[in-house]
Amino acid sequence: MIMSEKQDNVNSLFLSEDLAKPLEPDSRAARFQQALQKRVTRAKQQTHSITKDSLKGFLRRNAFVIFTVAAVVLGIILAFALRPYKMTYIQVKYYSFPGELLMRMLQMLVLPLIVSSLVSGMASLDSRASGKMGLRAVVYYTATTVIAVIIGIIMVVVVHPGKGTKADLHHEGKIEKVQAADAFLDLIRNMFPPNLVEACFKQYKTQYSTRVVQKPVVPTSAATDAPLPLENTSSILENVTRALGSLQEMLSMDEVVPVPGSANGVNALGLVIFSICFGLVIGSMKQQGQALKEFFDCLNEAIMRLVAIIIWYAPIGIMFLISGKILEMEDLALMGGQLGMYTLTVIGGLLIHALVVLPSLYFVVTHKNPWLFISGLIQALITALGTSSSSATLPITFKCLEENNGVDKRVTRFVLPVGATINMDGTALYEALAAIFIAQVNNYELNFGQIITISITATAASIGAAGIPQAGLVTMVIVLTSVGLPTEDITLIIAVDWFLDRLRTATNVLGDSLGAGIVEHLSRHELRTSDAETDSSVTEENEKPYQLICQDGEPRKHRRSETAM
Ligand code: 7O9
Repeated sequence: MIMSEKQDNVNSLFLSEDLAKPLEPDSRAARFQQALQKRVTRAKQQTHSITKDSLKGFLRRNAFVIFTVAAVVLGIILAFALRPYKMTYIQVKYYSFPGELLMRMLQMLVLPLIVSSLVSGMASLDSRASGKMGLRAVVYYTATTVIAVIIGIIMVVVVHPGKGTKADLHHEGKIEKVQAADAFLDLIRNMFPPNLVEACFKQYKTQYSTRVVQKPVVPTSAATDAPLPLENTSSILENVTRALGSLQEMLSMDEVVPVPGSANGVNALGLVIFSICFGLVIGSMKQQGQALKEFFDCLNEAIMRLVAIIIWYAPIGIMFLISGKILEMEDLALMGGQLGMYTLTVIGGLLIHALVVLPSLYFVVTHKNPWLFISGLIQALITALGTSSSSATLPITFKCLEENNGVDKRVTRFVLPVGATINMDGTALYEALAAIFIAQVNNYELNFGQIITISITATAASIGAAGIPQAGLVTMVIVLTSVGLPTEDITLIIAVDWFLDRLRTATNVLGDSLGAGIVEHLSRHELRTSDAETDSSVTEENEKPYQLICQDGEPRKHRRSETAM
């Protein structure tokens, strides 16, 4: 089109003038010169307008990203401009209100989003394809988490940020005592929520209560402890008296016992497992399950449209979230010294994992440019930095992957919610690194076996975090107790945790997203087969009306699936 228009222009340029007058040899050259000149000017104008248009298009396409980046910059500037006014805690809370609203809006969407996306994602694939995709995702999650832990350990051992004594380190907060075995059982219990409605806002959490138990002090005599043979006693009364006598020799003691309890928070693990199974069953029901599949498809689509609206508000929310957090920071000096070295080590480890290991893995597997893929994710990464929650970022991650990077919806719908729940590379790297840092400040020499134990518990803690009620520090306690390190030393690193949490979250989101890209590439054959199958089933359905219209009794020459191949 553009070419022919251009040619027309060029032709008219010569023809109109050429037809008007008979050609003379000398003026011919001059006119050719003129025509050429005009053409060049027009071409220049065209390129000018193309660059203007393409610039406009670029701005329009990247408006959200530009707004989001601007929001971060503005937020930081605003926070440092307001810091000298020393706002009170309450003032900072009021100031962060728009940010709080963003968090609430995003969290509002997470629940319907994970359920609808998992159910419709699983229902749209046959069990073989989803099994293969699931296996690939799990292999990717495990491999990247183990690599992250190894990077964390290498960084902390090489940099050794825990030199010196811990006397000059600041303690902050309190640590809850947890029993690792109970936390593990809670994790398994949370996989199977007895009440799905309750699972949307509560998790099972073992509580501890004291119970009075009777314990014998010292066994008095064999005669007293022995069961009372009825035939040897003279009367029942005598029996009762003896029993009462032995009770007096028991001691009342308080014993701590685990009792059922609950904690606030979405039981993500339970809902994810239920949704996967539900989706698989709907998929296997074929035509009978169609209504439910369409319902969840439609629900997912509707939620994504809500995301498209909320995304407009995201830059404002992010600006206030970030500047509010900077204003809340009490003592920037805490970041210096020993804790500063620790912070830098964590940042270094996370950067190596996020910017070297994960992109290289993506490149090696898919042979595509990882930076192009990551540039489509900028908005999700910034939202992760702002919200410090990969589950709250999930709606934006979906939007970025599906719209900017064109990842197949059947893949994102499965890989992203599962990834947000069990794949936390940044968290695993951090926990292993922090545990060894705490050993270093205590001048505690870890042997190789203990380092392996830390790697295993950090990997397990990052996988199970969503299933452990009020995780966060709880998982850290489990990692420390596994090698006998003092858990109260977690208070040393709480001062910088809010900041490192944001970087961990961004790493987690990046890991999930690149995982979706990798799984899509590896599953491309299954996806294509599944496409062809749905296509042919659609054609089969459509064949009847066609045959009715034709009424010639001739079979169709091409089916849609065949022509598509
Ligand atoms: C970080 F499925 C979802 F999306 F709905 C979902 C909901 C809740 C998924 C996960 C969760 C959840 O509770 N996750 C969770 C994550 C619970 C406790 C701890 C963590 C770890 O969080 C990371 C960290 O602290 O390193 C980080 N903040 O990725 O969100």
